Amino acid sequence: MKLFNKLFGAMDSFSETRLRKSARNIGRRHFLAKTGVLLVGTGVMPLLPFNRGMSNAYAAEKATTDDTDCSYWRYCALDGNLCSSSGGTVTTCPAGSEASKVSWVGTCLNPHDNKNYLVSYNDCCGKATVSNSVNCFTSQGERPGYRMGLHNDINWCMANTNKGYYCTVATLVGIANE
Ligand code: ABN
Repeated sequence: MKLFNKLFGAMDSFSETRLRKSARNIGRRHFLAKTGVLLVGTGVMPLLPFNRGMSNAYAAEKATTDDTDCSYWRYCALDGNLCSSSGGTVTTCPAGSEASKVSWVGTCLNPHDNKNYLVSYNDCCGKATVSNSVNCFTSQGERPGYRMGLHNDINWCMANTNKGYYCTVATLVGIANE
């Protein structure tokens, strides 16, 4: 007990000496100015224009019919390389690769009939990615990684025997309920 009292006493006097020394050197005005900046800065932080909409800025704005372009409507919630630019098509995996057993499902608006469709994004697995493939990150409706089940930055080949990611296809699975 005595040892603790001694130790705490030493710590107290050390902090007191340091505080007195810095109070002498820094001065009240300097301290108030710094504290003011800190308080104002903290108050302004929430007003700054953070991107709270995740990747909405990347969402398709023009209706293209080019299925090797990220703005093609079926790719609205895609995160990966397009199979249509990697030797496959929008819905078929390139030769030598196989579709993932699990997938990510997004809801995309078809600008041609103005209806929402459920689109399954399956990864094609079992080949090394090609460097000149078109990489898209539209991911509409995606949420950060801590929202399990709503995150798409995932290798969907994980349930396949061959887990190497190659590219992603976008297959229509139905019309979304309004
Ligand atoms: N679903 C495409 C993908 C593959 C590997 C890592 C991240 C995203």
